[in-house]
Amino acid sequence: MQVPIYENILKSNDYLAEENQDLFNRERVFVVGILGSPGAGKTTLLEKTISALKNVNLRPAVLVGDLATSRDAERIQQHGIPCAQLTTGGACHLEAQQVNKALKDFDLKTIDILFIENVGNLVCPTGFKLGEHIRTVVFSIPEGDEKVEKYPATFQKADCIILNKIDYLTLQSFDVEKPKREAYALNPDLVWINCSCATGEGIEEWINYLKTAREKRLNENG
Ligand SMILES: Nc1nc2c(ncn2[C@@H]2O[C@H](COP(=O)(O)OP(=O)(O)O)[C@@H](O)[C@H]2O)c(=O)[nH]1
Ligand SMILES: [Mg+2]
Repeated sequence: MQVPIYENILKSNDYLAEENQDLFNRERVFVVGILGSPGAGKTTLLEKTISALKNVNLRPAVLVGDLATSRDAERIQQHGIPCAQLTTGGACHLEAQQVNKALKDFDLKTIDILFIENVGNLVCPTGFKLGEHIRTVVFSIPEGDEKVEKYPATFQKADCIILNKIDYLTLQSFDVEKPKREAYALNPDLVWINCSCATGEGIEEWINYLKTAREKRLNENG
Protein backbone atom coordinates (compact mmCIF):
# COMPACT_ATOMS: atom_id res chain seq x y z
CA MET A 1 0.00 0.00 0.00
CA GLN A 2 2.81 2.41 0.74
CA VAL A 3 4.23 2.48 -2.76
CA PRO A 4 1.18 3.95 -4.58
CA ILE A 5 0.73 6.60 -1.87
CA TYR A 6 4.34 7.64 -2.25
CA GLU A 7 3.93 7.75 -6.04
CA ASN A 8 0.88 9.99 -5.70
CA ILE A 9 2.75 12.37 -3.42
CA LEU A 10 5.59 12.55 -5.90
CA LYS A 11 3.20 13.10 -8.81
CA SER A 12 1.37 15.96 -7.15
CA ASN A 13 4.70 17.45 -6.08
CA ASP A 14 5.94 17.24 -9.69
CA TYR A 15 2.80 19.04 -10.88
CA LEU A 16 3.33 21.90 -8.41
CA ALA A 17 7.03 22.04 -9.28
CA GLU A 18 6.06 22.56 -12.92
CA GLU A 19 3.75 25.39 -11.87
CA ASN A 20 6.63 26.95 -9.93
CA GLN A 21 8.91 26.66 -12.92
CA ASP A 22 6.30 28.23 -15.25
CA LEU A 23 6.14 31.17 -12.85
CA PHE A 24 9.95 31.45 -12.72
CA ASN A 25 10.10 31.37 -16.53
CA ARG A 26 7.44 34.06 -16.89
CA GLU A 27 9.26 36.29 -14.39
CA ARG A 28 12.69 35.41 -15.86
CA VAL A 29 14.06 34.20 -12.53
CA PHE A 30 16.77 31.55 -12.82
CA VAL A 31 16.46 29.05 -9.97
CA VAL A 32 19.23 26.93 -8.50
CA GLY A 33 18.58 24.08 -6.04
CA ILE A 34 21.38 23.49 -3.55
CA LEU A 35 21.64 20.03 -1.96
CA GLY A 36 24.21 18.45 0.31
CA SER A 37 24.97 17.02 3.74
CA PRO A 38 24.71 19.13 6.90
CA GLY A 39 27.93 21.10 7.23
CA ALA A 40 29.07 20.65 3.61
CA GLY A 41 29.18 24.43 3.28
CA LYS A 42 25.92 25.19 1.45
CA THR A 43 25.10 28.38 3.34
CA THR A 44 28.72 29.52 3.32
CA LEU A 45 28.85 29.01 -0.45
CA LEU A 46 25.67 31.06 -0.78
CA GLU A 47 27.17 33.87 1.29
CA LYS A 48 30.24 33.93 -0.98
CA THR A 49 28.00 33.73 -4.04
CA ILE A 50 25.84 36.66 -2.97
CA SER A 51 28.90 38.90 -2.64
CA ALA A 52 30.34 37.77 -5.97
CA LEU A 53 27.07 38.21 -7.86
CA LYS A 54 27.02 41.90 -6.98
CA ASN A 55 30.10 42.33 -9.21
CA VAL A 56 28.27 40.90 -12.20
CA ASN A 57 25.03 42.82 -11.60
CA LEU A 58 22.83 39.84 -10.85
CA ARG A 59 20.29 40.24 -8.06
CA PRO A 60 20.06 37.13 -5.86
CA ALA A 61 17.46 35.87 -3.41
CA VAL A 62 17.53 32.80 -1.17
CA LEU A 63 15.07 30.30 0.29
CA VAL A 64 16.58 28.12 3.01
CA GLY A 65 15.09 24.85 4.17
CA ASP A 66 15.92 23.38 7.56
CA LEU A 67 14.30 21.05 10.07
CA ALA A 68 14.27 23.82 12.67
CA THR A 69 15.59 27.31 13.47
CA SER A 70 16.05 30.33 11.22
CA ARG A 71 19.82 30.49 11.73
CA ASP A 72 20.75 30.12 8.05
CA ALA A 73 18.22 32.73 6.91
CA GLU A 74 19.61 35.14 9.51
CA ARG A 75 23.09 34.59 8.08
CA ILE A 76 21.85 35.31 4.56
CA GLN A 77 19.75 38.30 5.59
CA GLN A 78 22.87 40.06 6.82
CA HIS A 79 23.80 40.40 3.15
CA GLY A 80 20.73 42.56 2.55
CA ILE A 81 18.97 40.41 -0.02
CA PRO A 82 15.46 38.88 -0.08
CA CYS A 83 15.50 35.69 1.98
CA ALA A 84 13.05 33.36 3.69
CA GLN A 85 13.46 30.36 5.95
CA LEU A 86 11.32 27.28 5.41
CA THR A 87 11.25 25.06 8.48
CA THR A 88 9.97 21.59 7.72
CA GLY A 89 9.29 20.60 11.36
CA GLY A 90 11.03 17.26 10.93
CA ALA A 91 10.62 16.45 7.23
CA CYS A 92 13.95 15.75 5.58
CA HIS A 93 13.28 17.63 2.33
CA LEU A 94 11.46 20.64 0.91
CA GLU A 95 8.38 20.28 -1.27
CA ALA A 96 7.21 22.38 -4.20
CA GLN A 97 4.17 23.63 -2.30
CA GLN A 98 6.33 25.14 0.46
CA VAL A 99 8.38 26.95 -2.15
CA ASN A 100 5.23 28.21 -3.86
CA LYS A 101 3.89 29.63 -0.58
CA ALA A 102 7.17 31.34 0.26
CA LEU A 103 7.31 32.97 -3.17
CA LYS A 104 4.31 35.09 -2.30
CA ASP A 105 6.56 37.18 -0.04
CA PHE A 106 9.03 37.88 -2.86
CA ASP A 107 8.83 40.47 -5.60
CA LEU A 108 10.11 38.21 -8.39
CA LYS A 109 10.59 41.20 -10.70
CA THR A 110 13.49 42.31 -8.53
CA ILE A 111 15.23 38.91 -8.58
CA ASP A 112 17.53 37.50 -11.28
CA ILE A 113 18.64 34.35 -9.55
CA LEU A 114 16.96 32.46 -6.71
CA PHE A 115 18.83 29.84 -4.68
CA ILE A 116 16.93 27.19 -2.74
CA GLU A 117 19.06 25.54 -0.05
CA ASN A 118 17.41 22.22 0.74
CA VAL A 119 17.40 20.39 4.07
CA GLY A 120 20.87 18.94 4.68
CA ASN A 121 21.14 15.32 3.59
CA LEU A 122 22.05 13.34 0.49
CA VAL A 123 18.86 11.26 0.27
CA CYS A 124 15.36 12.74 0.65
CA PRO A 125 15.59 16.00 -1.34
CA THR A 126 16.58 14.10 -4.47
CA GLY A 127 13.09 12.83 -5.33
CA PHE A 128 11.29 16.13 -4.83
CA LYS A 129 11.47 18.68 -7.63
CA LEU A 130 10.85 22.26 -6.54
CA GLY A 131 10.72 23.98 -9.93
CA GLU A 132 14.45 24.69 -10.00
CA HIS A 133 16.25 24.97 -13.37
CA ILE A 134 19.48 23.38 -12.19
CA ARG A 135 20.61 21.41 -9.17
CA THR A 136 23.95 21.76 -7.46
CA VAL A 137 25.24 19.27 -4.91
CA VAL A 138 27.76 20.62 -2.43
CA PHE A 139 29.89 17.96 -0.84
CA SER A 140 33.09 18.42 1.04
CA ILE A 141 36.43 16.80 1.75
CA PRO A 142 35.72 15.91 5.45
CA GLU A 143 32.75 13.78 4.32
CA GLY A 144 35.08 11.29 2.61
CA ASP A 145 35.71 10.36 -1.01
CA GLU A 146 33.15 7.51 -1.13
CA LYS A 147 30.02 9.68 -1.05
CA VAL A 148 29.27 9.57 -4.80
CA GLU A 149 29.46 5.79 -4.69
CA LYS A 150 27.15 5.62 -1.65
CA TYR A 151 24.52 8.17 -2.76
CA PRO A 152 24.48 7.78 -6.56
CA ALA A 153 20.93 9.07 -7.18
CA THR A 154 21.66 12.47 -5.70
CA PHE A 155 24.85 12.93 -7.68
CA GLN A 156 23.31 11.56 -10.88
CA LYS A 157 20.58 14.21 -10.81
CA ALA A 158 23.03 17.06 -10.23
CA ASP A 159 23.90 19.51 -12.99
CA CYS A 160 26.85 20.80 -11.01
CA ILE A 161 28.90 19.33 -8.19
CA ILE A 162 30.88 21.57 -5.89
CA LEU A 163 33.64 19.72 -4.07
CA ASN A 164 34.00 22.14 -1.18
CA LYS A 165 36.63 22.58 1.57
CA ILE A 166 39.40 21.73 -0.87
CA ASP A 167 41.67 23.49 1.66
CA TYR A 168 41.23 20.36 3.87
CA LEU A 169 43.29 18.33 1.40
CA THR A 170 46.38 19.24 3.39
CA LEU A 171 44.85 17.61 6.51
CA GLN A 172 43.16 14.53 5.18
CA SER A 173 43.71 11.81 2.62
CA PHE A 174 41.06 12.14 -0.08
CA ASP A 175 41.33 10.98 -3.69
CA VAL A 176 39.68 13.83 -5.64
CA GLU A 177 39.74 11.86 -8.90
CA LYS A 178 37.71 8.95 -7.46
CA PRO A 179 34.36 10.71 -6.78
CA LYS A 180 34.87 12.84 -9.89
CA ARG A 181 35.29 9.76 -12.09
CA GLU A 182 32.24 8.13 -10.45
CA ALA A 183 30.11 11.25 -10.89
CA TYR A 184 30.97 11.61 -14.59
CA ALA A 185 30.14 7.92 -15.09
CA LEU A 186 26.68 8.65 -13.66
CA ASN A 187 26.20 11.87 -15.61
CA PRO A 188 28.69 12.82 -18.34
CA ASP A 189 27.11 16.29 -18.74
CA LEU A 190 27.70 17.54 -15.22
CA VAL A 191 30.02 20.35 -14.26
CA TRP A 192 32.51 19.65 -11.47
CA ILE A 193 34.12 22.49 -9.52
CA ASN A 194 36.77 22.17 -6.82
CA CYS A 195 36.08 24.92 -4.33
CA SER A 196 37.13 26.39 -1.02
CA CYS A 197 34.90 28.95 0.62
CA ALA A 198 37.82 29.57 2.99
CA THR A 199 40.37 30.55 0.33
CA GLY A 200 38.01 31.59 -2.48
CA GLU A 201 39.31 28.93 -4.86
CA GLY A 202 36.66 27.95 -7.42
CA ILE A 203 34.23 30.78 -6.64
CA GLU A 204 34.94 32.61 -9.91
CA GLU A 205 34.44 29.36 -11.86
CA TRP A 206 31.13 28.81 -10.03
CA ILE A 207 29.92 32.34 -10.80
CA ASN A 208 30.85 31.93 -14.47
CA TYR A 209 29.00 28.63 -14.53
CA LEU A 210 25.88 30.27 -13.04
CA LYS A 211 26.03 33.15 -15.51
CA THR A 212 26.33 30.82 -18.51
CA ALA A 213 23.62 28.43 -17.30
CA ARG A 214 21.28 31.36 -16.65
CA GLU A 215 21.83 32.95 -20.04
CA LYS A 216 21.31 29.59 -21.76
CA ARG A 217 18.03 29.09 -19.92
CA LEU A 218 16.76 32.61 -20.63
CA ASN A 219 17.55 32.17 -24.33
CA GLU A 220 15.70 28.85 -24.38
CA ASN A 221 12.65 30.56 -22.86
CA GLY A 222 12.77 33.33 -25.50
N1 LIG B 1 37.83 25.11 6.01
C1 LIG B 1 36.68 25.34 5.40
N2 LIG B 1 35.54 25.48 6.11
C2 LIG B 1 34.39 25.71 5.46
C3 LIG B 1 34.32 25.83 4.04
N3 LIG B 1 33.04 26.03 3.68
C4 LIG B 1 32.33 26.06 4.82
N4 LIG B 1 33.12 25.87 5.89
C5 LIG B 1 32.71 25.80 7.32
O1 LIG B 1 31.91 24.62 7.46
C6 LIG B 1 30.89 24.82 8.46
C7 LIG B 1 29.53 24.46 7.93
O2 LIG B 1 29.18 25.37 6.90
P1 LIG B 1 27.68 25.70 6.51
O3 LIG B 1 27.75 26.66 5.38
O4 LIG B 1 26.88 26.10 7.71
O5 LIG B 1 27.17 24.27 6.01
P2 LIG B 1 25.70 23.80 5.54
O6 LIG B 1 25.14 23.02 6.69
O7 LIG B 1 25.95 22.89 4.36
O8 LIG B 1 24.91 25.00 5.18
C8 LIG B 1 31.03 26.28 8.88
O9 LIG B 1 31.77 26.32 10.08
C9 LIG B 1 31.79 26.93 7.73
O10 LIG B 1 32.54 28.05 8.15
C10 LIG B 1 35.54 25.68 3.30
O11 LIG B 1 35.60 25.73 2.07
N5 LIG B 1 36.68 25.43 4.03
MG1 LIG C 1 22.99 25.66 5.77
